[in-house]
Amino acid sequence: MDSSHDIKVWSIRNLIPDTHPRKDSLLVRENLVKQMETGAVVPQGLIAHGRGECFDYLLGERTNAFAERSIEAAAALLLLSSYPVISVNGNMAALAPKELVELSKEVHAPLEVNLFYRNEEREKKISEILRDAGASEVLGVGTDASETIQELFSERRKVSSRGIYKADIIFLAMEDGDRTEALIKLGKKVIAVDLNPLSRTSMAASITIVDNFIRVVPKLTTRVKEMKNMSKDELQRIFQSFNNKDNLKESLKFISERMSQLALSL
Ligand code: PTJ
Repeated sequence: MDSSHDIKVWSIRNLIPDTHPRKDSLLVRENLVKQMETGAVVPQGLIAHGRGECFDYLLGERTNAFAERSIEAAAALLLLSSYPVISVNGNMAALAPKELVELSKEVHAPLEVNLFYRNEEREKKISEILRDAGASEVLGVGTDASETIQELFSERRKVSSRGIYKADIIFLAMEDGDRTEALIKLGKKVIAVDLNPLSRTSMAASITIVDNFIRVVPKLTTRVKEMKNMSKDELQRIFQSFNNKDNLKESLKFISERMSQLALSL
């Protein structure tokens, strides 16, 4: 990264006063812009982030009880999995690289780059971000992404034979619904993080965590650590008692009731 860019980011940081009520959110945006300038994030990723921010606002920018329940079910499923894989796109790598590597190590799930706007430069850039954050290996880069998911027609169809292709569980976030639908058709289970409970990804996933990816990843790792000593039966019971559609309904009800209360308080 050149020094003029450093100066630009530095000056933006100093333009945001410590007392600014939206400081954290503004710094997340700055980070995404910075990663867009390096090529890791696509401009469309900024639009996707804005959509997410809007839902986060409606959800009160916190991890609600329904999300805690889906995080628990996701932790159970990851611990039951024989071969989990974490699928990483530009936004995910930019928002929580260290946290993704920690989750990957905790559940023994390889990290695989899988992009909608795929090109070799981005693959390498995202792999570099993950390696700088502590990853020893990153799948899905260059010729490693040589297997194909026939049901898909976007660049997301290119996967690693050592990763998504053979995985039983895939953890993913911030994407269009086509791939989740295709992975489910192939008999795999999908854990998706999506702030929009109405998205096709949310509807199609086995477990949808309706919460901000930045909050979810460390919480999920903590929950995995807490549940590690549970028996397989207990983990199965937790996963089996989780119903994704019911959980999505709860999130919609929560938003609707919260909006009504806010309207009354004006
Ligand atoms: O890096 P690439 O090439 O794979 O491109 C990725 C993007 C993000 C451009 C692409 O997959 C895309 O267009 O995604 P969508 O269809 O806009 O979907 C993004 C979804 O993620 C929306 O439902 C958003 O509400 C949601 N979202 C955005 N930010 C967050 C989020 N969900 C959880 N946490 C967030 N921080």
